[in-house]
Amino acid sequence: MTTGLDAELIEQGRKLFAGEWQFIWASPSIETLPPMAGLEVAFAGRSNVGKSSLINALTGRSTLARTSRTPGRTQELIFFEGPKGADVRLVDMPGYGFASAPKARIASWTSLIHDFLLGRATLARVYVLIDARHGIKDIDKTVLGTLDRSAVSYQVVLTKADEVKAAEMAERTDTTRTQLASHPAAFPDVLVTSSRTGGGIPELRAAMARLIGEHRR
Ligand SMILES: Nc1nc2c(ncn2[C@@H]2O[C@H](COP(=O)(O)OP(=O)(O)OP(=O)(O)O)[C@@H](O)[C@H]2O)c(=O)[nH]1
Ligand SMILES: [Mg+2]
Repeated sequence: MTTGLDAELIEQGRKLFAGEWQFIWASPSIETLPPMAGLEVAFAGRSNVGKSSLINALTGRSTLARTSRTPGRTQELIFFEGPKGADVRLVDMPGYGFASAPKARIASWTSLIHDFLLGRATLARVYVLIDARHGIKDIDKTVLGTLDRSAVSYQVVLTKADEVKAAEMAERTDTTRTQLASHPAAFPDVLVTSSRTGGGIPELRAAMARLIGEHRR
């Protein structure tokens, strides 16, 4: 899990997220996005997969992003800004695959998600969250397809690892890696996290610290 992420990067990641993170903007449509600035990292995934919870775990603020047991909690693109000087934003996205919402709303969320992923020049990385209990579903494949067509680097994060036994987790990680082999734009490796236990959070912070370092060069 720590492949390529050495102690120094883990420390840089810790520092990045030890700073103050705050809400800056919510956008219900592609026309109302904040002016582009700095570097943006977005969290995409099926409704209820744990996107907002992961942002809270990363920033160490349990109520920064709104979470809920019922799907469909995040209904806009929500932007959070990092500490001054870091010039980085996190974007909490509405979930997809929430079948019981009205059709028109599903359509508008779906186009918002795909338009944002395809057309945002400041978007430097997308983490596609996949529930570790279920693995990649067909609906996830459409989003991976969009990302393949965009210029954004993306990586899969398996969430809710605390709900899965170690042996099954190893198998799910392997299967997911194999599925990603047909997506050349994806990171070949997957991250494994639990917002509940904090597992994998230092590694994800480190991955973002590395991304910022790469963009500064
Ligand atoms: N066991 C466990 N539950 C989690 C974890 N992360 C999130 N959850 C739970 O999953 C549910 C959904 O979490 P959210 O963070 O709101 O999910 P989301 O992807 O933002 O959902 P939408 O905004 O509706 O798309 C909540 O009940 C969380 O407590 C985790 O790591 N482990
Ligand atoms: Mg959410």
